[in-house]
Amino acid sequence: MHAWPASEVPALPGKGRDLEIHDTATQGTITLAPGPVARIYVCGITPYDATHIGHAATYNAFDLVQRVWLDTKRQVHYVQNVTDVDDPLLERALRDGQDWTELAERETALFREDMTALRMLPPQHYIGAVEAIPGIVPLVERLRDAGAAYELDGDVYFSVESDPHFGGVSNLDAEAMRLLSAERGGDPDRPGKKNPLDPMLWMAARPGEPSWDGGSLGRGRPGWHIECVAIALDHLGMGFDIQGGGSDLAFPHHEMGASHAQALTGEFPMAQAYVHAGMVALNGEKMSKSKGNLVFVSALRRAGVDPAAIRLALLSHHYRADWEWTDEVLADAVARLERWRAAVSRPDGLPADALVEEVREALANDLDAPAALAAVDRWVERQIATDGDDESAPGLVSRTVDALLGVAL
Ligand code: 5CA
Ligand code: ZN
Repeated sequence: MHAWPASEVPALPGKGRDLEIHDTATQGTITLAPGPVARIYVCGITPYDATHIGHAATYNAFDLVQRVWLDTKRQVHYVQNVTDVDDPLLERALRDGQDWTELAERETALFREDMTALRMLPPQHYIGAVEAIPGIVPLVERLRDAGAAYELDGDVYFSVESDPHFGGVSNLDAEAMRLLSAERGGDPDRPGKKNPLDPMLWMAARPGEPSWDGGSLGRGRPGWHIECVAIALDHLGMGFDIQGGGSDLAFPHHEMGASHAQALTGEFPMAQAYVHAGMVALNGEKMSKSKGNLVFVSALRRAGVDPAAIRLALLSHHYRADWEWTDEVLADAVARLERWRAAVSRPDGLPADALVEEVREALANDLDAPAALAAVDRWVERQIATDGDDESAPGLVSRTVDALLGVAL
């Protein structure tokens, strides 16, 4: 699949420091020291009800990761998927009487537009589940042949017991895992499974549903977790730097994915850090497709909201916090954008070299975007109140805000 166009990232004087980031697996903050090419996999959308503010907030967090790494003068190798075939997508298409491929294509196109408008840097590889099927089938066959997977009425399940590290991403107890498995696409109550938590790797063709040639697996379609593993291993290999997504993906998705990859390769860990963004809520409840309490980026854009203001609204919350989208959050961001633009549109101003370092430091410290905004706010207030004579300052502030925060002033 094609991704979306990259906005330019201005070069800044000097260079940033290595990213410290909270890792769900070790439950602490670690300093990542990638090689010259940093590698990140971020779980993409299931293309319906795209792009809501919750999605945008999560992709914003990982866009900041890219920007911090680029500022350390590294290259970034970024891979993202599109879950363009899965139960929820097929259910939605059936509910609305539309063709599932058309739904997926339309929503993916909308997502690309929203990402472009928000200045999110694109992945180098943007891969759909359907196009990944030829790579998924041999992985499932290998797991089965190695005894890490088994068949149940034509479906193939992964045996969680085949990975000695299973459980190490999300650190949950058995009961919590069982509950979340039932909530998030698993089938812990299906009779005949070796372990209730075992997830499906390959689903045998069902009447009326799309299916593909699965070689020795028979016709069918891939399970959710193996999709991301196949794409990540194909384009990044084992031991990549960050596996990212919203906190609702820690279990089962990232837990199972790590186990699939570790059972396949015998290597550990799949990723150096498992990084999870908090959940955005609306009216007191997590913004979710199933509840339908969604605010869409495209609807805000149509209503005339500047995408830079949407981006500033996302940045005003720490990525790991759960937070609530309100009219006030947006109004504050609109006002901030106006203040910042007024400050940088003056012909000269207060020196900004220290500000560059403050923004860098805030982001390197577990992506503390609110602290970065506060630093810019302080410069903006002084800039408006004082008569500076540094002609290069307004330009430097614009470039800093663009390069590190993805906001064009
Ligand atoms: N296709 C899978 C991942 S392989 C999937 O979870 N798709 S999704 O469309 O449901 O979600 C896309 C991303 O948005 C995921 O990282 C998910 O954790 C995140 N997300 C979904 N809802 C919210 C929310 N309310 N707040 C923050 N992030 C969210
Ligand atoms: Zn995924």
